[in-house]
Order: sequence, then C-alpha cells, then structure tokens
Amino acid sequence: MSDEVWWKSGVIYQVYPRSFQDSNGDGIGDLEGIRRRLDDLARLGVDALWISPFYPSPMADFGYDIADYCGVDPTFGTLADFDALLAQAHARDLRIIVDLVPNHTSDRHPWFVESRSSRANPKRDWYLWRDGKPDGTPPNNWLSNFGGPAWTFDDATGQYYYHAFLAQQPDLNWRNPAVREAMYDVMRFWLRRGVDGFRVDVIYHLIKDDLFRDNPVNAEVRAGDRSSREVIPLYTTDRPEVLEIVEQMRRVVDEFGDSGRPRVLIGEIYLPIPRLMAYYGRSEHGVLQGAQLPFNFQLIGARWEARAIDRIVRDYEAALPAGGWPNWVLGNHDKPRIASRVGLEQARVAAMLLLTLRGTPTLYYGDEIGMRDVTIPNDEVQDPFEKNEPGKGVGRDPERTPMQWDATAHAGFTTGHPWLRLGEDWASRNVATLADDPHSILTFHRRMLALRRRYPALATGAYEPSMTGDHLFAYARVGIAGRVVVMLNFGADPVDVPPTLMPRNPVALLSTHLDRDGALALPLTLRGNEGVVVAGAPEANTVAA
Ligand code: ISL
Ligand code: CA
Repeated sequence: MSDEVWWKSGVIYQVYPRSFQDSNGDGIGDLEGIRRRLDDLARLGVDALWISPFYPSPMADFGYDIADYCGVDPTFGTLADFDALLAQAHARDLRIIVDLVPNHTSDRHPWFVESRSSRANPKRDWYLWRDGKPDGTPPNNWLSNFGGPAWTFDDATGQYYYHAFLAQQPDLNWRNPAVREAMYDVMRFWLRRGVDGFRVDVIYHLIKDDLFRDNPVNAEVRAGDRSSREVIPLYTTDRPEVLEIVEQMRRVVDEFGDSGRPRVLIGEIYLPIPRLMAYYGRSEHGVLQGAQLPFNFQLIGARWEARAIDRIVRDYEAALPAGGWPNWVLGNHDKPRIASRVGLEQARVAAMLLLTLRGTPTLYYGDEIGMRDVTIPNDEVQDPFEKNEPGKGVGRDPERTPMQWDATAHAGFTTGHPWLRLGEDWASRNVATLADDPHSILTFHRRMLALRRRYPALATGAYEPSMTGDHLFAYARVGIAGRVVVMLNFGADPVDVPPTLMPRNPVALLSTHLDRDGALALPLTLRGNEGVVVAGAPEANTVAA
C-alpha cells in the first residue's frame, strides 16, 4: 500500500443506507446492517465508506431533509449503533465519511419551526424569507430543482421562503454568521465522535444572490426537460462568496486533522471543470485551502467513447490546480447506474478506468456486482423528484434498489418487505453467488482493488496518456517502483494494440475477462469490451541505482 494519505490512495465506497442491509426486518436498511457487512466490504478491498444521511428526518427526500443534525433516525438505529459501526470499521482500517447537508434543513427542524413562527423570531433570518411581488406572486423566477417555483408562501407570516429542492427542504441563510457557527458545531460533533470526513451535499448552492436577481431564461430548454432547466441557475448556485464558506469548513475539518488521522472534505458539485476547480480553494504557502476532493462527475454524463473519455481526462488533469488531487465517480444515488448506461460488458472496462485513473475513486454500492437500474412501476414510485415531474426520466429509485447479497429471500437484504423492489436478476446476481465465480464482475472488482494495493503506481503514480484510437484508450501510471500500462477497449470488436505501447517483457496483471495472467504474447489483440493492466517483467524494470 502506498504511504500517501488514505483519502488519496484509498477507494471510497458509497453506501445508501436505506438499501444496503436491513437488520430488523422492517424492509429498510440500517446502521446495524452496515456494521454486519463490514467484513464483506473489507473483503471487497475498499478503504472508506461514505454513508448517505441517517439523521432524524421526515424522509420527504429520504434523509436529505434533516430534522436533527446530531442524531440518528430510529429507522436507521441509534447513536450507539453509529458508534459501534465506526469503531468496528476503524478496527478493520475502514474509514467512515458522513453526509453533511448544510444547504437546507427539513421544514420540521426546530430552527425552521421557530423561523416560520413570526417575523420577529430570532431564527427568522436563519432562512430566506421574502415578500411576494405586489401582485402576490413569488419574489423572483427562481425554480426548485425538483420542479415548480423555489418559493413557497407561508400563511402564518405572509412571506415566501426559498427552497432549492422540496418545499419541505427550506434553504438556510448562509450569510448569517449564526447559521455558519451552528453548522460548524455540527461538524465538530461528528469529528469528535471520530468520523473521517464529510461529503457535503450541494456545497455550491450555499450562497444565493444578495439582490435576489431573476435567473436568466435558458434558451436551450427542450420539450420534456425537467422544469428547472427553464432558467440558468446563475444567481442561485456557485456564487463567489460560497468559496469563503468552503474554506471555513475545511478549517473545521483541519482542527481535527493533525492527530495522525487526517480527515477529508468532499464537495458535491455539479459544475463545468473550470468552475469546479475553484472549490479546491486558494493556495496559501503552497497548500490549497478548500475541499480536498470536489467531486468530479465528468464520467457520469460522458459519451462512452475512447476519444471522449480521453478528452475528459486530459482536460481535467490540465485544469487541476497545483497540489490539487483528482477524483473520479461513475455513479451515485442520483444518477443512472453505470451498468445500465454502458452495458454489463463495458461496465468492467468502466470499473478498470475508474480504478486506474489518477485520483480517488468513489464506487457506488452494487456496481461491484453489476447491478442495473430497476424499472419501478408507477404505483411503487418513492422518489419525490419523480412524483413531482413524472414521465421525464428523472426518477432516482431505479439506482437505489436493495443490495443483492445472496440467493435467499429478498437477496438477503431483508427478512421483511423491501421498501423498494429488488432487481429481477437478484437470485443469480448477488454477492454470495458471484464471489464463487472466478470470472464474475465481483471477482474482477476484488482483483482490481487488490492490484491497486500491490502496485502503488496505480493509486498515486503520475498519469501519462499514451494513445487513443477509435476504440482503444491507453495510458500509463508511473510510480517510483515502476510503470503500469492500462489499455481499454471501448468497443465490442477486437482491437490490435500497437507494440510500441507495450513494456518490455510484458506481463498481464489483470484482464476484465479474468483469463490473462502472466507473460503476454505479442502482438496483443484486445477482445471486444476488454481492458488489461500490463507491467514489464521485473528484470526489464530494474532501475539503475
Ligand atoms: O442530479 C442532480 C444534478 O444533475 C440533481 O437533481 C441532484 O439531486 C442535486 O445535484 C443534488 O443532490 C443532492 O441534494 C439533493 C438530494 O435529493 C440528492 O439525493 C443529493 O445527492 C437535495 O439534498
Ligand atoms: Ca431496518
């Protein structure tokens, strides 16, 4: 294992707690369930878990509407369950990253209950309250990401409040210093408990325009688009003042980082590359002051072609600030699953890409067994986004279905009735069954993750593009201990690898097909949907002293 800090060399695994493992038969995953699966996660070979919200919540947005930042929702367990999970994860060298949702609370949070109670309440200014226009319509044209106006009128005090998401998720006023201090104390609460970092929900949303100017109308909106696309979120996201808050959050994380246990600040940011880079923060004495890992979602929306991917990697690498560490994501609880986007065969190529590019990878639960989006019948839809904007393909239930563990009832996820239906393939596509298959996608993930540990160049080595064809994308990772070449075939037909790409005495370390090991005969032809990791045999690799 490389001796770099864990959040650079390690692999993050995202757990959506509702869907991971139920321990008490209520059909909903919980913290005790995650604890029971720690050995499975250690065996998979990941280094850190990011757990989506488990805090007390009315669940209007399945936990992203928080009513108490310092507790655990009874559905998910207790604080004692969390402490047990954390201690036992740490005992296995697994880090725990928790979700921080500072942009908005639940409308049931005591802060909002107070805030809406009267215009004179001391918490009034903790949220964004505005008068309507003289004709009674909302203060401006800002739209909710989940459909409809972002302003809801509150009869009690005769004003509108702003919510970037559901009306049950009022946005906090981050210009108010008391809000900042309260949220930084929430961070300290979890850091003191021992968490290893935060994934900060929509960090780029925290500050809105102080003049509440109308957002520009989006000329490129198309029929069938989500309704929030009607305007460009110029005045509601990525405001310059937000970067100061990102740095303040980083300083809170750093208050706890010097005890030999560095902590990490990850930002959830959907922005084009140049704007994304700002969230690394300013450089002071050569140290970046912002989020260590502003999530890089470029691969999520990418056209799945060798040249397109190569371009993304080059542009992203070139844009990184000095000292900025890259990261890569293929999917999450908001986006279609990778195996559905590119197919099961390419999903292995995608995983090899994710786990061999330079930068911290985040792996979404279930992707290691090739789970696909599950079609949810209309009368079973849970996601409020889908309910608000039906038929536009925005639903997030399909990628949130229960983890498929074994071939027993409900795939071992629950003994009760699962909150969301399982994928139809669960009886064969599950961890227990695929672990026994030496050629399965799960075995591929385990071997790929093990390879990263054996070859630190794969985790922290330099990135060297080497060639891109119509279907072949090849690059090298170069560390002090050696050089490893990655060749990926993005097409379904065989592709010949130019001999110049090969190290001397090439040895296959891993193929997505799991059937190449040892010395490679030249010339090499990659089969359709095949990726290989190749090194030079040790004697050819020896570096003169
Ligand atoms: O996918 C999106 C952007 O392309 C959005 O719809 C996405 O929901 C948004 O970027 C923010 O996501 C996060 O905040 C939401 C929550 O519903 C999501 O689950 C969360 O990941 C509100 O807290
Ligand atoms: Ca449960």
